[in-house]
Amino acid sequence: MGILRQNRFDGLGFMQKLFETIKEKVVSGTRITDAEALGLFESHDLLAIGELAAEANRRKNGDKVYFNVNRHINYTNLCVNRCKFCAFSKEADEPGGYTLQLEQIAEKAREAVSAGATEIHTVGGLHPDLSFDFYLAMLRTIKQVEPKLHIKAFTAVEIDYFSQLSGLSIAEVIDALKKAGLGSLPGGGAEILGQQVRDKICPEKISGQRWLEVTEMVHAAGLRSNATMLFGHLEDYVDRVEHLRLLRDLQDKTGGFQTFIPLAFQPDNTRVPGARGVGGVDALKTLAISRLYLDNFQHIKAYWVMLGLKIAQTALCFGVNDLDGTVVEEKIGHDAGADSPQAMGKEQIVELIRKAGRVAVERDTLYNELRAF
Ligand code: V47
Ligand code: SF4
Repeated sequence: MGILRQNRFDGLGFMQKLFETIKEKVVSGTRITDAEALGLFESHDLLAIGELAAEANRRKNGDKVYFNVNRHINYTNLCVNRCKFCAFSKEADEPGGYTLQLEQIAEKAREAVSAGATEIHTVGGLHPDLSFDFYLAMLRTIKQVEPKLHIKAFTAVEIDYFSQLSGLSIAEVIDALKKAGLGSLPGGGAEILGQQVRDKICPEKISGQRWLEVTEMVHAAGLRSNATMLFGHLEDYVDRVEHLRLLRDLQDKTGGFQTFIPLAFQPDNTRVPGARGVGGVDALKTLAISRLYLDNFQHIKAYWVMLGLKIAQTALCFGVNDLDGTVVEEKIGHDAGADSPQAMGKEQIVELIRKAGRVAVERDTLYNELRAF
């Protein structure tokens, strides 16, 4: 990345050539380089970047935009990590800390089934006291409510923590989770994989290298996962390109990633002085460049909770082909000031997609198509 940091891109001639080169690459299906991705980040021609990304997406996914009917369950906000960007987590004795009982989790799963959900997405902290058995019991409890519910839960961060808690190897932890009903993994915990930024925003979290290693083992065990990038805090464009490169390299090796989700940093109640925040232009540019760079990812998701509904809809013209789900109850983004709604009805998502001139397709977690609208 040293060379990238020195080679800044300026001059109209250079930019024109860059866009021509990338256009040819989109048409011929050739991979763009790190330097080209960095050039795009430094360009202000948002519409040209968006058009290229939209074309790359059309070639992969046509007119379809996916969504699913899901429900988040935030089972505990107690967390030993206390990442500085996280407004959700609490220490054990802090007011506002909570842990759901298994019966409360079952009740939320029952509500989800009544609302037609096909997926439960759990997000929670690394609880200081619960044993690995609690997490296994949580999976079994949800499966007992409805065996057909797909459970998308835990990330490399939790898998590593469970291994320490239980004394089991990573492979044994994954095996036990699978047997208890785990269906796939969400993309969290990746943040920015480069260690210099990670040391500033989440010094207690596993390293970027470890996140990649554990994710590789998850894929080797036959589970699919997503990947995220938390952007708009202290990272620069070079850090973003490095993050994308590490993900593209791992995807070349395993093919286990389903979708990439850039997460726009929400600053309220967080502890990241100097964070730059995410405007609409940066959000759209980042989604579009992700589509162009990650040629081996089928899906790029606009997570409307962090982006807001209007930017998420506009993102459909910038290379995005997935809008996540109905969500129902969300704490990570909303504790940090996200002003999006808590939930979206299926009809609302369909309308948002159709008004962008696209075909709305309800999918399950593994992207099997259920119905088109
Ligand atoms: O890893 C924490 C992020 C992630 C903030 O895979 C924040 O389908 C913005 O990964 N501002 C957890 N983001 C959520 C997550 C996710 C969400 C939706 C869909 C999927 C998927 C995955 O939330 C964390 C962290 O990167 N996060 N705090 C914040 N203040
Ligand atoms: Fe804990 Fe996750 Fe919040 Fe970090 S982002 S403090 S690991 S809940």
